[in-house]
Amino acid sequence: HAQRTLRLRNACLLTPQISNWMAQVAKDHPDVVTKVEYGQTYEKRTISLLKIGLNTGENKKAIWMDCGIHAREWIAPAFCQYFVRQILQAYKTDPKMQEMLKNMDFYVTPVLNMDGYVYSWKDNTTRLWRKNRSPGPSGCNCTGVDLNRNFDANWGTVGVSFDCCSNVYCGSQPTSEPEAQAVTYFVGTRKEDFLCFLTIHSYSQLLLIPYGNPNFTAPNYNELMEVGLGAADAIRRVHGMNYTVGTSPDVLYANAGSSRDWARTQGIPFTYTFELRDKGIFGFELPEDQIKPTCEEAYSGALHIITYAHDK
Ligand code: ING
Ligand code: ZN
Repeated sequence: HAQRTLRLRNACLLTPQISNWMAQVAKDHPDVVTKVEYGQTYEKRTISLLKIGLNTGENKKAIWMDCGIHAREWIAPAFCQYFVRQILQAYKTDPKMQEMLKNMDFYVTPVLNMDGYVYSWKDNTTRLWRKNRSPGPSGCNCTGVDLNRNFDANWGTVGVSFDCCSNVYCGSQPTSEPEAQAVTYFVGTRKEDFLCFLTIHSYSQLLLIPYGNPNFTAPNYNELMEVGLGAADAIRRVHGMNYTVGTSPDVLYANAGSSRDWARTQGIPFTYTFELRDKGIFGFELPEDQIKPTCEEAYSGALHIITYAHDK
């Protein structure tokens, strides 16, 4: 266990390094990449994203991707970094990527829950931390809100807890947390631009569509399923891995207040939660030799969705 943890530590990057990496990517690709600061965590870390796109003026469409909303899901920040590197690589030679970067801006947040992520790196007793690091309400001795239960979409209705010690504690009110506020504000103020909202988690090998509350169905449910199944096929073609597509209640369990559901309520048509490898053998402590193949297949799946949304 400790060995695996250490190996993953070597292959991932802690947030100051990820922040430096973002600055370096922006510096190396000034024609297409800008680093944008758009919020602050509870512990006052700056939340940043990379905006990737060609300066072709107004009315550009947009793609959202965030990784690391849950601290312990270390493969997710690794994937966001891989995703950025691959788009920038494809951009050099691939006319389709050049076309997409003319028409759309990609907004990629490699680590949304930075406080939790840093905490999960502290030692082997904190490695499996999930929530953010804001203190509980008065009278509660536990720390942290589940950011993927804190968004303003059927908040507090199903698959959440109001016990601040729970791992699925939804917070004191919708969007109470600064990290959820940052996403809500950034995406909400340009929501008509966004075609896709992709939020990256692990583990289980799933592509989840709205809604997490079984009483609601997305108006484009059939299309979301069809495009999701296409993405799962694209994933399978890379390394033969199977990803299941569906709503949370159909696939596992109901949940409310996810960022994906919130994005769908804002009118963003293609909203998906990716649950990357594996299916539970290593779980959150995915071994180093699975990082690259996991990123390769997830890239293919993400690109399937993004290309569909762009071409439509
Ligand atoms: N899973 C997500 C969570 O917030 C989810 C998404 C919800 C999956 C409901 C299945 C059912 O719980 C993880 N791993 O964080
Ligand atoms: Zn998660």
